[in-house]
Formats: sequence, C-alpha cells, structure tokens
Amino acid sequence: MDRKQWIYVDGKFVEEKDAVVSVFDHGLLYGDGCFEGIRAYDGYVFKLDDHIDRLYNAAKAISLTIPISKEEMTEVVVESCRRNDISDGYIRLVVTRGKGDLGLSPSKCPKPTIICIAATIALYPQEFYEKGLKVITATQRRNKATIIDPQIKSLNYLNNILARAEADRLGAPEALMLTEDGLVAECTGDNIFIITKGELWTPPIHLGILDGITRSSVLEIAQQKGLTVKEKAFTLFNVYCADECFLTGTAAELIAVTDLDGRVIGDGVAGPVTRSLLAEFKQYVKGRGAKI
Ligand code: PXG
Repeated sequence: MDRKQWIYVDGKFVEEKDAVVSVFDHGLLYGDGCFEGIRAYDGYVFKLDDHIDRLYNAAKAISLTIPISKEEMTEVVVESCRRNDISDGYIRLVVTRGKGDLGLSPSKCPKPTIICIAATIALYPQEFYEKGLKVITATQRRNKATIIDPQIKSLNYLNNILARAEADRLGAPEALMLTEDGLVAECTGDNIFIITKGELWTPPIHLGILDGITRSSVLEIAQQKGLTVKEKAFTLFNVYCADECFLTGTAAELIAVTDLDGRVIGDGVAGPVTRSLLAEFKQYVKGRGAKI
C-alpha cells in the first residue's frame, strides 16, 4: 500500500487530497509568488539557510511579507521531511500572494499561502552523466533584469517554460537561454559553466540569471581546487568552442553538455574537470545543511 503523503498548506499538514488552494489565490491567477526547489541528502536539507534566504529575498523584491519567521520556515521544511520519512529527496517550498479578488492588486490579498511538498526526486538517468546532454539554444530570450529580475525565483516561469517547450519540440532535455543582447545567460532550470583555456567561466548574476545555490557551491569547490574561476559574459561561440561545458542545478547537480545546437563540445563526453567537480560536489553535500 502507498504511504500517505503529508503536505503543508496554510499552517497545517494535510493529506494530498486535502492539499488545495483557492481558485482566487493570486499564485494561480497571476503567478504572483515565489518558490524554492530544495534537496535533502542523507538526512540533511542541503544549504537550507541559503534557500530560505533566497526565498525571503525574492518575497521582499515583490513586496510580499511572509507571515512566518525564517526559523519557523526552516521548521516547516524539516518537519515536512520527517512526516514523510524523507532523508533523500526533493522539497518544493512555495509562497503565494494568497487569496484575493479577480483584480491584479496584491493589496486585496491579506494572507500569503505557504505550501511545502517533500517528495522523492526524479533524476536524469546515469548514462546522461557520462555521455552528457544534447542542448539547444532557445529563440526565447531570458527575462531582462531591469524588468523581471531572474534573481526572483517567482511563480511566473512562463519565460523558462516557453524555452523548455522549444527544447521539447526538438527532443532536447534542456534549452540554453540568451540575454536580449545575445550573451549566454542560463538554461531553463540550470546555470551554465564552460571550461576554456584551463579556466572555469560562468555568466555573472547581473546579466540576468538566477543566483543558483549549486552554482555558488561549484564556484566555492573550484576555487578550493585552485582552478581559475571567472564570472564573465561570453557568447555562444565560447560554448561551441569550449573544452567542456556543464550545467548546475538542485535537481541535476552537475551535468555535462556535450552538444549544443549540433556542435560537439570538447571530446563529446563528460570531460575530466566536469567529472572531478561532480565527484567533489557529491562529497560537499554530505552533512551540510539542516538536520532532519
Ligand atoms: N536557473 C534557473 C532559472 C532555475 O530555475 C537554477 C538556475 C539552478 O539553481 P539552484 O539553486 O537549484 O542551483 C534553477 C533551479 C527542476 C527545476 O525541476 C529547477 C528549478 C526550478 C524548477 C524546477 O529541475 N530551479
């Protein structure tokens, strides 16, 4: 028999069938809210403080006051894992503007809705980590930071979804997104790195990308390894001609890109720097974060 899944909604843990929000919730009506995708490894919620800080910053940027403290939010996440017996898994934490009327105005929404789902994770098959991904560049450009800053992990993911749909149409697992100026930004749910001339490059946050928690972890690991690390703007040319390319994200961890738009990158398999950074990342996550 399947075990019951306990979901936190609006201050209570309820069964999946009772885990519902109002059709007047502005998270649904307008994508007004923010979220986090978080990973648990072997009884620890990885970098939970960083995820909670990012969530509260996103909420602040959209003038949404989360009605519970960061300490209480930490407890919501950890308790969600405990109730569902999750020691390795994926946690979705969502804060919406809450129930309002049919107008846009957030001032009509007195109480934000908080949702936490602790689940297991669907990973890329192991062979993808060895062979790497075949990625395409989307025609859909990444949102401009001066309009809707991609640092806000908002509930409005249409920008990314439109790019991901382009990948789906071409049978690719991910799509690379460019800035309006045509610089490499990030993928639809992952940050991007290249290894070129022995250096590790990744686009800077101010270009208009999410400040990924896996990205920061990899920058820290690479610096500790003594690699030359540069946060700098680059173009598709640099990716096509890189020695290695990989993506980082909570779900994917580090995964090689071995083909972009039909150009084979490096040797066409996950390269040595990518492999060693992934091996170190797997050590790095151990025991780091909030204990379940
Ligand atoms: N860029 C974007 C646009 C993202 O949404 C990342 C980078 C990686 O960030 P972290 O902090 O996870 O290293 C994300 C991650 C999924 C999924 O199912 C991933 C994300 C959002 C929704 C779904 O892979 N965000």
